[in-house]
Amino acid sequence: MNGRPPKRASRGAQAAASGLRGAGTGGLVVAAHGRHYLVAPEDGGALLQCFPRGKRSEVAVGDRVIYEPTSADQGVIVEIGERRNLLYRSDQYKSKLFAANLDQLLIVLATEPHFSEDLLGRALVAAEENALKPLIVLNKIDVTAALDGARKRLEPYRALGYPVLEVSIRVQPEAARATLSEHLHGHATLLLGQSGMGKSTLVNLLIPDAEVATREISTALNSGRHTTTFTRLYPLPQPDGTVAGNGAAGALIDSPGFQEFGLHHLTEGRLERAFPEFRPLLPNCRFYNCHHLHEPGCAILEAVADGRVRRERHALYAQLVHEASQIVR
Ligand SMILES: Nc1nc2c(ncn2[C@@H]2O[C@H](COP(=O)(O)OP(=O)(O)OP(=O)(O)O)[C@@H](O)[C@H]2O)c(=O)[nH]1
Ligand SMILES: [Mg+2]
Ligand SMILES: [Zn+2]
Repeated sequence: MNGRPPKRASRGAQAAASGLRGAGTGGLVVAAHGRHYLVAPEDGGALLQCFPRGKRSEVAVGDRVIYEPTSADQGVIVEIGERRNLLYRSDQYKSKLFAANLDQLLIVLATEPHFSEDLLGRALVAAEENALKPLIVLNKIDVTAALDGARKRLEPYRALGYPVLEVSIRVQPEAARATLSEHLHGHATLLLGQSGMGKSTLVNLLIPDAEVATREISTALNSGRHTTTFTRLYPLPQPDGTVAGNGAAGALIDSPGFQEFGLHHLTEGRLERAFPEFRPLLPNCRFYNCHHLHEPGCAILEAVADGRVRRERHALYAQLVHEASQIVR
């Protein structure tokens, strides 16, 4: 993905629909599976299966789009509205879109299976980089044998100021609902996490009929598997229990679990600012263009040496700088 800017700004699809092109209808992309997308029409009609016009698929879940219907239940996406943000991961060669137009990132971890701190660190960097609010969820606190260990591993992140919400979504659903709803209502939140952490269980708790909707979409997109294989946006219910299809009360976006979170597209200058514990130290480096890797008089390295900055966090920074230098453009 080379971040080609959208052709034209739009304030919501309604404005775009009445814009230059004239033809076409506004909608919200609610599911993505390869080059297949499901679009919820702005006017609240039934979901349409849409394909993007042209070869490259650059459409993301959460995009406001203009589509032209080709049949009762199919259409072609002809335009993507301006994005507030676009979260994606990338390796040396290609990118994979997570979702667009987000407010928050909910990083779903669990006492078991063992969560990867590398993925956690990367998700936090991605959140900082996109000015999204990160929330960490520690699920399955009913698995008491693994609880202390998980808490200990999360302590440094709490110390950095990241909120950690402890829940047991399956065993104490009502408590979990209360804890989570407060943070999620009114926001567009992407759930990120490894397979098996409980992202879909969380969606099923908070979204009425999510299971039914998921099954319908699995059928529509030809995937009948239990584990999540496509990204899907679910509008959150309004306080009175009704659901606005356009996500006015907020939305949850469930994504497939993943193992690698490449951030090759980030630049060094942006990376140093994505580590909140680095920020107050940056002006103290001897060289204004310090890379914080080997330079004499580096305030970050000094903080690592005397324990003010965790060695593991600096190692992640160094790894991400390395990855950023490897990108094949
Ligand atoms: N013990 C325990 N198990 C839970 C809890 N919440 C979810 N699980 C179980 O964890 C397993 C994985 O949950 P999912 O919601 O499918 O996980 P996911 O993150 O969506 O996984 P992928 O779709 O593969 O990315 C299921 O068997 C759930 O029943 C919990 O609070 N406690
Ligand atoms: Mg899932
Ligand atoms: Zn430095």
